[in-house]
Amino acid sequence: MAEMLKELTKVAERPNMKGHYAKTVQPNVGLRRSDTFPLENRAAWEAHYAEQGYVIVSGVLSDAVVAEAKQGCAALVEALAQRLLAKGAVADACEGSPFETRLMDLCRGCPEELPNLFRAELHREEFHALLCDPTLLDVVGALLPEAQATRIYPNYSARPKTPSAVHAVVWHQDAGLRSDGGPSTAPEAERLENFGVGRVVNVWTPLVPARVGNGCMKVVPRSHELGLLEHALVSCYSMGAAGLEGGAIPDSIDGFKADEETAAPVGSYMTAIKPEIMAQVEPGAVSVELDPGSVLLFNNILVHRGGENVSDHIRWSLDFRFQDAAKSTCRSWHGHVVKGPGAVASAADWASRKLE
Ligand SMILES: O=C(O)CCC(=O)C(=O)O
Repeated sequence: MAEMLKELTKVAERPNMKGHYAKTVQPNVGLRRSDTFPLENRAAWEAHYAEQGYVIVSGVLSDAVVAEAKQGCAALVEALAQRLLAKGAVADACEGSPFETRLMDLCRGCPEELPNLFRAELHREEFHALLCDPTLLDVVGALLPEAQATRIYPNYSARPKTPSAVHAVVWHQDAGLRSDGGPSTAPEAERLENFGVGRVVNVWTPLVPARVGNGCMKVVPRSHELGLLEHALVSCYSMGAAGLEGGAIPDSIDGFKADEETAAPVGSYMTAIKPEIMAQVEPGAVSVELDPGSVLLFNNILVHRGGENVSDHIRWSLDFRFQDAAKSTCRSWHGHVVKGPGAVASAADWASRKLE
């Protein structure tokens, strides 16, 4: 492992990787990343993903698809505004606020109402085009060559990342977590069999430009080669501030109260790779600044985190995972097949289903 860690930190010294971009929210127009490839350059993005464990592919989602997903998010915020008005938590629905700030503006006086993510709510027609985008599914298909059928894993999320502690996401591997966000104790062989490279592809895509300043993703190239790392419980996503004793858990994962494993709601806990491990791994990290329409693809073992949003606006994004449908979700929920027999057939079909 020591040798491997030394190798990983060398990534930070490569041209185009060191420092990446200035720590700013300026557009990255004109800068060329060595980890970003146009959709047409399939051989290049396949090779980068295979070697580095992640890749950015540009030009995957059309403006219309992104716009529809934004409309879906805007509708979720409008529904929340109406609920808060009805119960007297707010006096102003902030209808005049732009997409980039409305949810923040709405919850300014009632931070305990700020949802940390939307999940069950994504079964609306507006999200179908993006979550089941045929071009995206073709790209994912190339990275899951053994899959006869592909499912969307039952943890798709739209994240309205703000500077609030409720939106903090620390260093982790997805395969290191349980469904409630606590550290997974499932046998390593079982996790690699179901979530390993070639089994799951993680997708992350922004609805507004994602930059260091508003909390773009960070990944550690090649960190999947370290295998499953030790994770530890750090905190609990509680109202307004993260703290293990922190009181009620936000109800944003709406309607889904208990996970069978732990009786805690999905996503309740904040779990991180142990700090002594991250101290060695983190120097190899890169910030993934990208624009709507581009997708970050990474394997389920790759070390990653969401950056901190220190801006004045919301970093809206969607993250979701595709799994070889022949493999187990290791959960009581099975997600939905998006490619293959019984696949989601239309926006209406998607909206008629639920998170399960
Ligand atoms: O969007 C973020 O800040 C974190 C997302 C994440 O951890 C994931 O997509 O697995």
